[in-house]
Amino acid sequence: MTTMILGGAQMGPIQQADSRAAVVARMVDLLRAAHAKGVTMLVYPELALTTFFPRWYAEDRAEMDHWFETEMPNGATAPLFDLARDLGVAITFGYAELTPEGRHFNTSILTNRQGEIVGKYRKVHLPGHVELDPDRTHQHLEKRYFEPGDLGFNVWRNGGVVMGMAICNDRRWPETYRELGLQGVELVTIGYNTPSVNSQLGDEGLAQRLFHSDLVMQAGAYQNATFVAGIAKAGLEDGHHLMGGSIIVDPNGMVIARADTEDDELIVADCDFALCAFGKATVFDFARHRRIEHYTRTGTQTAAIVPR
Ligand code: CDV
Repeated sequence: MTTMILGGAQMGPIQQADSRAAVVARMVDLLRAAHAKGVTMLVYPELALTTFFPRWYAEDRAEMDHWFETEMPNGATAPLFDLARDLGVAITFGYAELTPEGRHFNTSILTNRQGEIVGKYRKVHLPGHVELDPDRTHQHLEKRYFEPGDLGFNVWRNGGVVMGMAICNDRRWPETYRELGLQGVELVTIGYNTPSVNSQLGDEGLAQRLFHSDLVMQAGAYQNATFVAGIAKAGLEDGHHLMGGSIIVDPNGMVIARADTEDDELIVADCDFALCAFGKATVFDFARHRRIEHYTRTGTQTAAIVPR
């Protein structure tokens, strides 16, 4: 059975003025630190190369295109890919993707330990809104700048482990984990940028927001007998605060590593993927226990239909 030292590379804030080269240099430092601890798979946040630009409104969305990558790897990220290959560390990170056809996605990629891209995911659950919303304390314009991912939820066998990706708001949806769980996932990697303040509920409080983040990832891990690594970009970014709280969760839903800063910080967990087998063979043996004849709504209906 496969074991792996898994790392989470939480990143502190990235300001608008920070160059891609400066950010990649920080990612390279985290990669070196991870390798020194024996990490062979390292998870970075959502939109790891830039500030969380969807907080800014642009009338002309093309003004935002400079935050997007038109190819991956590219000149800026080559040092990261080269070092990952040289050190034999598989990586996953998020970035804004602009395709040759002019389509915009919130994307993450997965490499093998040879530095080759083996998987791509495009964020399915885009939070926020399309138009400027003056009633919010801050904007969250993912629905303006990205289209929903078109690749679905897939898994890849990477280093002997069945891996799948999700991005930020996806972690709040049980469908995300179950789609991956139905493909035998053993590690779900999730990068996130979560504001510390709810733009529509100012007094919600950081403690509750961190609790919700833990809650969904611990539940997703347990209910699908999989490891989950949820890795934040954190701290005061362009005057807006992002929460930290990066965690690695085991298939029992237990948090086995947790970040305690809002800076660049490495978290590490020794993962024995044999742990996934028990849950998958017992309480969450899908073949024996799922009752799909009663799950017709989850794949066909969005809004709740409430009886009058
Ligand atoms: N980047 C995100 O998807 N953020 C959302 C916020 C807007 C709630 C999240 O689910 O963390």
